[in-house]
Amino acid sequence: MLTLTRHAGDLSCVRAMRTLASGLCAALLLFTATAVQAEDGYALWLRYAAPDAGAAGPSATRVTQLVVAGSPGVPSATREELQRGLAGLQGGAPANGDAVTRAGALLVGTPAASPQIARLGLDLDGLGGEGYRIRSAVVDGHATTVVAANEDIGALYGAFHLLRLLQTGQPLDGLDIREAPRLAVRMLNHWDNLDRYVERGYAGQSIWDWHRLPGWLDPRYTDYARANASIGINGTVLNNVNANADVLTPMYLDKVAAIAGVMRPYGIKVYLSARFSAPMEIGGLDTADPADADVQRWWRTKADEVYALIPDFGGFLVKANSEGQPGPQDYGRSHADGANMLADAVAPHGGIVMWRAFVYSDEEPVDRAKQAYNEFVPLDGTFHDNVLVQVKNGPIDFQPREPFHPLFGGMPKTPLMMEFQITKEYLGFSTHLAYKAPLYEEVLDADTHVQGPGSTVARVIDGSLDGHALTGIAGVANIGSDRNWSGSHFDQANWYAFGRLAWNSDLSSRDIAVEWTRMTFSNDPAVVEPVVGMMMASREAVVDYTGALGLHHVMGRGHHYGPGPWVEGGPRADWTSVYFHRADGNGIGFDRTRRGSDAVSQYAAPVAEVFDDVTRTPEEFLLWFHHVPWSHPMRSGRPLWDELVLRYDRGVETVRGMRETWAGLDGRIDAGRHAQVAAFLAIQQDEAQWWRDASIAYFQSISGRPLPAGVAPPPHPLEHYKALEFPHAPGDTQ
Ligand code: GCV
Repeated sequence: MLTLTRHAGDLSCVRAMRTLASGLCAALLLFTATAVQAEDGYALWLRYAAPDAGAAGPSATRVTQLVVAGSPGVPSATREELQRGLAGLQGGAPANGDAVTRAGALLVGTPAASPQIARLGLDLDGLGGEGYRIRSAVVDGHATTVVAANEDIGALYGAFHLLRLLQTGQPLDGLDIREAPRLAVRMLNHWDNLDRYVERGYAGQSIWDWHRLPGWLDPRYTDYARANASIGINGTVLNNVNANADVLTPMYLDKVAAIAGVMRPYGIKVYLSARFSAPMEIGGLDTADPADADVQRWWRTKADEVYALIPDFGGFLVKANSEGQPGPQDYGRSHADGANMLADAVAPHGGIVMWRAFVYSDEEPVDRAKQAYNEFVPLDGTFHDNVLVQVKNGPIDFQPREPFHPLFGGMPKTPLMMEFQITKEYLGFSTHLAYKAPLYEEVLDADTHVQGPGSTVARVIDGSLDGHALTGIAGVANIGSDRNWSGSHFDQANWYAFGRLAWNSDLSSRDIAVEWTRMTFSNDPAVVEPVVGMMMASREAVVDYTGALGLHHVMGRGHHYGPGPWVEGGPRADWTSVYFHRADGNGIGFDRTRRGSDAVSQYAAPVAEVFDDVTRTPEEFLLWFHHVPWSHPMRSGRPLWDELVLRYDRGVETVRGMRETWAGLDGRIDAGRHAQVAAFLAIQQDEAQWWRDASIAYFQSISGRPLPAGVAPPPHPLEHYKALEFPHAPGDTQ
């Protein structure tokens, strides 16, 4: 369906048409109007749109014949995707064939399935099952683009790569591409409850329609699988880590098996979050002690039952002894005891256990940032071979900026899996534009120094630093039943970027933004450049207006919506803001130096020395590691107080600029998506202002300092901001 985008001139023409009924004017309108496809975001980055009028569009290369070798399953999915993609991009699907018979063909498959690929003798060594080559070659005398892999799934990933080339306007000549993923397990974690409520979800209900499963397989499941396969994601944990044991009952396992059936042709394994106390809740046992023989037997039998239904089931993700969840410590056992018991149950079937390290105790007076390290490092080397310990990117909880988690580099004998959050619990929910790839990149590139310079977090998790073969990365999904999947059009980019970096951590966040923008909006440089500029500035803007210079955990209580630097009291100190910012009349910041909580000592010596020294700590982490006077001199020459205030202003100003940039794209982007993004940016600007005003009002009440010259005072007294309540803010824990 096409809609006409009206420019100011067109409107006057419409008026003139009414009065003059002028046919000439009608012709002029048709001629000058930009035809922009009406879109709602459902197609994600897989729009396969025909070339934009007047812009440097998708590749001019035409595929004349499509040959996908192989039988049903993954090859069928590959064939369907290429047909769909080429039909859209070229304005018509190419002829299908069993063998290449003409120039301009596309040949896809494995040497085992295609004699023509086998005869090319391409070197596919070292690509594993998921890697692929894309080669321009001559096949039986015909110029052909070949996508070859050792296994069907590699060919599917290669097909998506090829479609990406076409979508972003790259020619298919002289290609010689070799790709293989760095990490074995690349997965989404859904924090989705069985009643379809999504914890920290801002995009509607869960996409898993449990009640109608297994009878009704929503076509959305297939599109979900396509989108994930297109970025190399090969696993999905369907349910919340705050798990309900019911998902392991026969009724739900049938539903899980039905979803697994949809995922299989796209190379995606299904996993479940397991509730540690399930043997008691659904198994009738009176204990869940991992040392108990009946408990062990129960889990083995349960694993057998799951694998009988889902032979390629991936395994279990577990949140144990964390934020009230049951776990092995309830019986005096360790995390390793619990993980190993479950690992033994799935091991005969090739399954894995991902045991989360997001733990902190309400009885533990120690700095919360230190607790996971303290609990897990002594267990290094005691986990069974099929266990991954899943660690959040930073030591607190997905804040807009955190230093890397000290466990990376701290457990060399244990494969550690990265956990990023794609959903934006702390970065403005779905209405704030915050492109998170720079955050992911910053963490992956961080140097732990545990084995000298270059011991990056990326090398810890890809196993190259310590020689682990089992490797992985998880992203907490931002997907829901909203038509555009992620609640906002730009949040799709965070899903996309997570997958791309999971495949190859060397990719740059900017390059990913460029390719996403070209596929999602337009290849027109007049769109790509400003949109990428907005994206690349956006995360830093959120840091600035929510609390820069290392401030953290200063949001509203419980729902985490909006500012709450005044939050204090309640059930536990480390759920308050005052615990983390420690502002007083003299200064602000959490002293984690050797003279303070000594969290710095959890890092390797060269890193610890930097973080321990106030003069060497990067300013973006200043208040994370140091309590400094309000007058502390910053690199800008300004005192800390002034710098902090100016950062709040800078954040608001960046959002204002983003909004202006977006307004300038009116007419170059379809009206539906343009309007929603524009509305969300207006919300973001208001809320950035609110964060800024409320935070300055609060911290000024503590610092007692005047605002720097020319800075506007908050329009309301502090009490106004403190009194705001949001009882039904989305995503809160249920
Ligand atoms: C799934 C934070 C979130 C919780 C989440 C928890 C976790 O505390 O606010 O909603 O629970 O992290 O990662 O387990």
